[in-house]
Amino acid sequence: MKTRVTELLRIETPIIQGAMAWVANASLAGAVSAAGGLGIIAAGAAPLDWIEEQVKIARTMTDNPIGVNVMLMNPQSPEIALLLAELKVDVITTGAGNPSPYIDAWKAAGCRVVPVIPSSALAARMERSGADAVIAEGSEAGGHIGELTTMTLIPQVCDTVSIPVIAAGGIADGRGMVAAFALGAEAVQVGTRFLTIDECTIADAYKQKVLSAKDSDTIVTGRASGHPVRGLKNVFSRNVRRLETDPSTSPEELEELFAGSLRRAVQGDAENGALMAGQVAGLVKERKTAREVIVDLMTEAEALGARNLSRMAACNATRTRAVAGEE
Ligand code: TUI
Repeated sequence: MKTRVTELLRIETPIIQGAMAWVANASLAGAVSAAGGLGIIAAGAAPLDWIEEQVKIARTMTDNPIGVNVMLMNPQSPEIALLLAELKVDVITTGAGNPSPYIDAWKAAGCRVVPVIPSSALAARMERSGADAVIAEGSEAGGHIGELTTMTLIPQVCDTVSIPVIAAGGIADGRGMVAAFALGAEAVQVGTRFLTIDECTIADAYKQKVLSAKDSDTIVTGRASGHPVRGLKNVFSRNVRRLETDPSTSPEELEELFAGSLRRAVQGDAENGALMAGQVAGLVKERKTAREVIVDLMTEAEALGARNLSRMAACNATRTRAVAGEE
């Protein structure tokens, strides 16, 4: 299936694996890329040598493109940005900040640059800064989120920029994929659905929590401090919620609670760790492999009229250009 995104990123299917800090390593990203999607290694707060090693391992798993995500709240971002240019990573996605200072260097190194954005204003800024596409992420997503839902964000971003838009947040199956295309997206980014696949190396206790989650089992913490994060309800997230609404809690206490919380979850402490996951956790019922998930998504989308998905994407691209006054 062809869209402007599959052409730009040189991938077979318009499915991108969401970058998940502490989760998305070479095992996960290499498997997704080998299966025809775009696998993304999450640099997160990892050391430079870990990032370089994961890129090298993923490159031994497939000749297909591999992406790396930079989490811009990390103070080490400038060094990571430089490393990714040196490694000539195929695709760089960014999250939780403005990547403008790095875009020229990445493009000069031949990397495709695809920032994650939570609003039309930021999408427009990224287009002006030279981004090749944007990932518009709605607040259904897991992890650090913006205000707008996917349903409202995607069409408004599509009407704002001419570069292709990838939809993220709340997409876990073919139905979500077709819906995203109907809203104007030309690819989807999927995170939560990949948490439980065989090639994902997180502890089984984390996978079990995702597999048994219902639609109402996620919670957003950190709204008051300006860093809202969505994850599954457990002892940790309920505790954070209680403490952050108690005026006697100091920022240091909260900081201490967060320290190491993602690592704890990934290593198997399903009650005291931060189990980041999106609202689609309730849709994830099986373990499967990367290839099975990608085939399932494409088969379901096709059954729902994806003979037209390509056409839908082409129509949306044309409409976007028309709205932008280019034709
Ligand atoms: O980045 C994400 N999701 C994440 S990052 C992460 S790591 C983390 N760990 C502990 C606490 C907090 C984070 C876990 N999940 N998604 C992409 C995303 N980017 N969502 C929202 C944004 C965003 C927000 C503001 C992008 C740009 C932006 O710009 C503000 C500015 O600087 O102009």
